[in-house]
Amino acid sequence: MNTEPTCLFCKIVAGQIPADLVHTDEHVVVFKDINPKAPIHLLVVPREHIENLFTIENQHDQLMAHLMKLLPILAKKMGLDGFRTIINTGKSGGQEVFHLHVHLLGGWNTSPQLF
Ligand code: DGP
Repeated sequence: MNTEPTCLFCKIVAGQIPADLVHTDEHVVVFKDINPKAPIHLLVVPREHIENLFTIENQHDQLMAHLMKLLPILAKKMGLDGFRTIINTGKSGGQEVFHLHVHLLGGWNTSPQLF
């Protein structure tokens, strides 16, 4: 049976595609976005393949708590005193890679005018 991942972020998690890693632990892998939309733009990616927020289940409670609590730790590690998070969900929500991820953006000199 072929167990090679086909998902892009699963391949990064497995080390099969290089990425600029910022943090790894038992639950998540964090790396710089290849197409940054801010001076600092990280992607926080669960090791487990979860398509998006629509497919989160009770078994993911610990992972999701860990992921949320990690965000300010990562921001501080990157020298940020403020940051923005985005989770694109579904094609109509702007999701392009169908493996759950949180965008962590910051480093602007002034407040971002994204909306
Ligand atoms: P989203 O639209 O939320 O699915 O965002 C996907 C992000 O993934 C997008 O900002 C670009 C980033 N991305 C796509 N391919 C790669 C890759 O191969 N390496 C890295 N580091 N980022 C990628």
